[in-house]
Amino acid sequence: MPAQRVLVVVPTYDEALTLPSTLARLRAAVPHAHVLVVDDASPDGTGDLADAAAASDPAVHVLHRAGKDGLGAAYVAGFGWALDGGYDIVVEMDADGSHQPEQLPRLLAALDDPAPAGDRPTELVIGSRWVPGGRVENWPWHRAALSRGGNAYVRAALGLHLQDATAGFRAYRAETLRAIDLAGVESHGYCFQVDMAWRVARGGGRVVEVPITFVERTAGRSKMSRAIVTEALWKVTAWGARRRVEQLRPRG
Ligand SMILES: Nc1nc2c(ncn2[C@@H]2O[C@H](COP(=O)(O)OP(=O)(O)O)[C@@H](O)[C@H]2O)c(=O)[nH]1
Ligand SMILES: [Mg+2]
Repeated sequence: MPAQRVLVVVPTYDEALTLPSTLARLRAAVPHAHVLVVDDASPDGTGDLADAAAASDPAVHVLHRAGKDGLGAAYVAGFGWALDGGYDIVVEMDADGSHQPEQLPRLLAALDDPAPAGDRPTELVIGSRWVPGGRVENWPWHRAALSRGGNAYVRAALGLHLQDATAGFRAYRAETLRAIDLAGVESHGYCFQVDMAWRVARGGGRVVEVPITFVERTAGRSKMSRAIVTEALWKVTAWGARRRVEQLRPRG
C-alpha cells in the first residue's frame, strides 16, 4: 500500500505564544505529516510566524483568512484545502499545546486498526479525555464537570455513544469528509465537533475513541465563550428534538 498522506489542520487565533512549539513538536513526532495552519488574521502576528515556519519547511502550509470567523469555519476551509490537495487522512489539532503531538501516532494507528468482523473500517478516531486511560491536566473541577455534563447531554439527546463528542483532537479519512456536505456545516465551537461526529455516525461510519492526556494551555488565552457553550446547548437540543420526531414518524 502506498504511504498515506496525512494533513494536520491547526486553526489559530492569537496563538503566537504556543504555535512555534506546537509545530516543532508535531514535525518531530510525526515527520511524514504535513501541517496546515488556518489563521484568521490574528492581531498578535500568529500568521507571520506561520509564514516563517512555512518558508523554512516545505511540509508546513498556511491558509490566511480575512478575520475571526470561528473554529468551525476555519476547519471547513482547512478540510476543503486538504481534499483539494489529495490528502488521505485529515487531522484536527489545537495550537495551544492541549493536544500533544506525541500522541498523534496512536490516533493514526487506531484509524487503521482492523474493525470487528462485519463492521466498516474506522472513519473517525477521537482523542478522548473521558474514556478509561484518558485524562485532563490543569482543569478546575467545574471545567471538567462542564465537559462531562455536556457530553452526557449529547449522548442523551442524540443517542451518540461517545464519551467525548466535543473533543477537538481527531483523525478523519478524507473520503469520509468528502461524503459530508461541508458547506452545510454551520456550527462554530464545541458544537462543530459534535456536529461532525454525529454526521459521521449517522452516515454509518465507525467512530472510535482512544484515550489522550489533554493539557490545558499555560500560555495565551482560550477563545471559547459563553456564546459558544450556548450555541452547543441549543443546537444539540434542537437536533435531539428533530431526531425524536423522526423516530415517531411512521415509515412508509
Ligand atoms: N482560525 C481560527 N482558530 C480559532 C478560532 N477560535 C479558536 N481557534 C483556535 O482553536 C483552537 C482551540 O481554541 P481554544 O481557545 O484553545 O479553545 P479551548 O481549548 O476550548 O479553550 C486554538 O488553536 C485556537 O487558536 C477562530 O475563530 N478562528
Ligand atoms: Mg485550548
